[in-house]
Amino acid sequence: MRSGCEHPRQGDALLIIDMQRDFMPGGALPVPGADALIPTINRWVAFFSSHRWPVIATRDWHPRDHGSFAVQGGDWPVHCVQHSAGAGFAEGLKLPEDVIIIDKGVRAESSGYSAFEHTGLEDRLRKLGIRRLWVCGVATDYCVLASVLDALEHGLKVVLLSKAVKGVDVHAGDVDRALERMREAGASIVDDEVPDAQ
Ligand code: VGL
Ligand code: ZN
Repeated sequence: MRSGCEHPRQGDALLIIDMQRDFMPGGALPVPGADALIPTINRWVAFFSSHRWPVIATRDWHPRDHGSFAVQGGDWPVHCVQHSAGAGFAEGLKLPEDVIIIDKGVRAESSGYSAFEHTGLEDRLRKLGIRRLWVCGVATDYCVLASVLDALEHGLKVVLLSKAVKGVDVHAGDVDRALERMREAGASIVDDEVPDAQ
């Protein structure tokens, strides 16, 4: 783990993955400790917004018959159904008015873990001149992992905010393995706090 090596700059964006009600405690697919990330993520949002750098928030946004649902033979309980209360952003998450919302997992037949899968995100980033993403949210071992690996594959740089992600660890060690895979693929894993505004 490195800290303090990176500093946000022009050409960076904050990418918040799936901070939705269904992934919070009490939700349909809770990620333990996900709600505790909210104050930290809010500080990152305020920092990026104060510099007018883009803030992007993904939503897991599944059709009712999504293939990842156990009732359809998949691995997960029904969660984040399009327009349902559970698919809404987590309570207390403070997103800026000009947040860029990316809906993912909208195709019934594919997992849609990655923020880049059929979402047009790569195009949006290119048009905005974004070359590096600061990534936070849930779940470290699923959607964060898939999004980070795709970002790197698209030639973007990635800073993974280790204090602002949480995973599910379906199998013990999954989160650690996910972090290792991201690091090996070229992501900077940092335990940074939000820099003082300047
Ligand atoms: C996710 C499982 C199913 C995630 C989404 O956001 O990591 N995990 N759908
Ligand atoms: Zn999902």
